[in-house]
Amino acid sequence: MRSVALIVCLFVAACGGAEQAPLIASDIVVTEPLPGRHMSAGYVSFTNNTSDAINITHVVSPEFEAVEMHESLVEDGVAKMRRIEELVIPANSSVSLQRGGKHLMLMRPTGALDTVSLGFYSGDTLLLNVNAPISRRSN
Ligand SMILES: [Cu+2]
Repeated sequence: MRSVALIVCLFVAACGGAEQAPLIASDIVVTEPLPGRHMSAGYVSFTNNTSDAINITHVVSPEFEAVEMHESLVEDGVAKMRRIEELVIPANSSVSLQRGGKHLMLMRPTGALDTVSLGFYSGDTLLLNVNAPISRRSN
């Protein structure tokens, strides 16, 4: 009986590992900078498939001089945004960056924008690297 239980456990562990990456980014949108503004916004949905929280502490993109994580808020009736030091994705959960909420602020493009590469770090550890095309504004 004991050996049967052990075999089942190993099977489940192997299956889970094969199917799912620890952290997945989906629905990635990086906006085209507004005319005269050297700034793009980025929106991503993260899924944490592990049983530990994942903390994203910084984001790097070779296409921009700086990337910050921001949070939109309304203070005294005025829409503002502030920088956040980390983005926590709870264990076995998803967090979506979206308009009016948490987002990426990509500042000062280093060249012509076509595809944007984003590296998400926790401290010195690169958690995930993704590429996304720039979303052109429809006129
Ligand atoms: Cu912002």
